[in-house]
Amino acid sequence: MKSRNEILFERAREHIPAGVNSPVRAFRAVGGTPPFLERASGAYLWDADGKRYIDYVGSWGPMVLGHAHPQVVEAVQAAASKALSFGAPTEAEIELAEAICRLLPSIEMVRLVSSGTEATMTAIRLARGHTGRSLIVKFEGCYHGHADSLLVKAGSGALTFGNPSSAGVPPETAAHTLVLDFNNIEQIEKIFAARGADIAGVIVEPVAGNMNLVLPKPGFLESLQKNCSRHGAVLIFDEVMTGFRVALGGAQARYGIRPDLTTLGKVIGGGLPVGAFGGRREIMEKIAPLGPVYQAGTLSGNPVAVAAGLATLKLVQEKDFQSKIEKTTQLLVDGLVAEAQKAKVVFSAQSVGSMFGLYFRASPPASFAEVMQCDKDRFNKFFHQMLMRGVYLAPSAYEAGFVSAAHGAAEIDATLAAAREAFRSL
Ligand code: HOZ
Repeated sequence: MKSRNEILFERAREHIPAGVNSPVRAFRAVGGTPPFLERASGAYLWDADGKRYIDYVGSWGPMVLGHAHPQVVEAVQAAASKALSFGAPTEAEIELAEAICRLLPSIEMVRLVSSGTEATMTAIRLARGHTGRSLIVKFEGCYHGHADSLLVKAGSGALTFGNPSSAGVPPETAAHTLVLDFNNIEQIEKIFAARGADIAGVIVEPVAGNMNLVLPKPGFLESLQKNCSRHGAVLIFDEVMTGFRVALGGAQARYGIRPDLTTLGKVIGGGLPVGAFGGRREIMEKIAPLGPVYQAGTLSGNPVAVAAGLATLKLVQEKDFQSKIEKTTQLLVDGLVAEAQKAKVVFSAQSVGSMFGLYFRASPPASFAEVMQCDKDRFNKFFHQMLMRGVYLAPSAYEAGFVSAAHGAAEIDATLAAAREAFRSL
């Protein structure tokens, strides 16, 4: 007899491409039927068959407090009872902008949008409008949403399905995007020496989270900052994933870099659709209607989404919030490495803040090429073994994992017990 998940998957595929509204969710990389989720609370999810999972996807990052945190739900309900959308300014938007600028001091002005893709797309336009140049530098395996000029050698779903440079992006558009190797300082120096005067901006995930998790090598982010400032290019940190996760002030606080522009998303919406881009006042004043770079959105600064974001940002600032979640994440990765060793499986793992990476490889990768050396088939088997045992990991070897403040000793112990059996079965 078919499970309810299978019945729903069949039905979904009739009218939704691959049955999903975002490619990785289709489970094509790992095979099988995705659980159709019905509800979530704290560290747990429940699917249409009533099965419970410990969640390490966290809606791909936003759910840093855990699911359905009562204070966030209450804030959303209160906002919704007043208005679902105005398309006009509100006081709450100012509060969210003030909180963002206080927590990430490189951001002097910020504009809210509805997704990370919108934020990065506009940041690129702004870098070009500000400098009057066209060339953008990005890094292989980094993913910055699905705007045309950024879908070049991209990570996440694009990488998972083997089309990191999407069809439909005109070659003329892609020609303005230069792709370098993440963590390769020599290449950065060379490209700036050769084309520095043409480079509008460099966009980077300061901690890459869309080709699995890859940490910046010492000196990598510094060399971006140095070259951008020397050549008048705009340094854009894409902190959609890392913001309020790798440190309260994001990767820029953790690594001590002051980017010119920052893009945010995920956590600032507390689970509802919000993105933001912000940075130096001089650059932000180029945005319409102050300046000539156009950007707009009907649902930008939506009052319900802003209420969820504000409630979330309030809680992530509480004393010990970041250190506690960081410790839990470290316990998880240390435990997984220990279990793999016991089962004699070649495996490594690492974390930064509440993000983690799992690698079927002897040591954590430092580049896209090293990510490609991970044993993907082993990951896929491990993924299903864990899913069967009620642990929900990202269904792709090329995504980072996320821990929430609702994950505690009980969830980590249960995850490690599942991993013990999963590693032994490989
Ligand atoms: N590209 C997202 C993760 N890096 C996946 C979004 C989704 O499927 O919801």
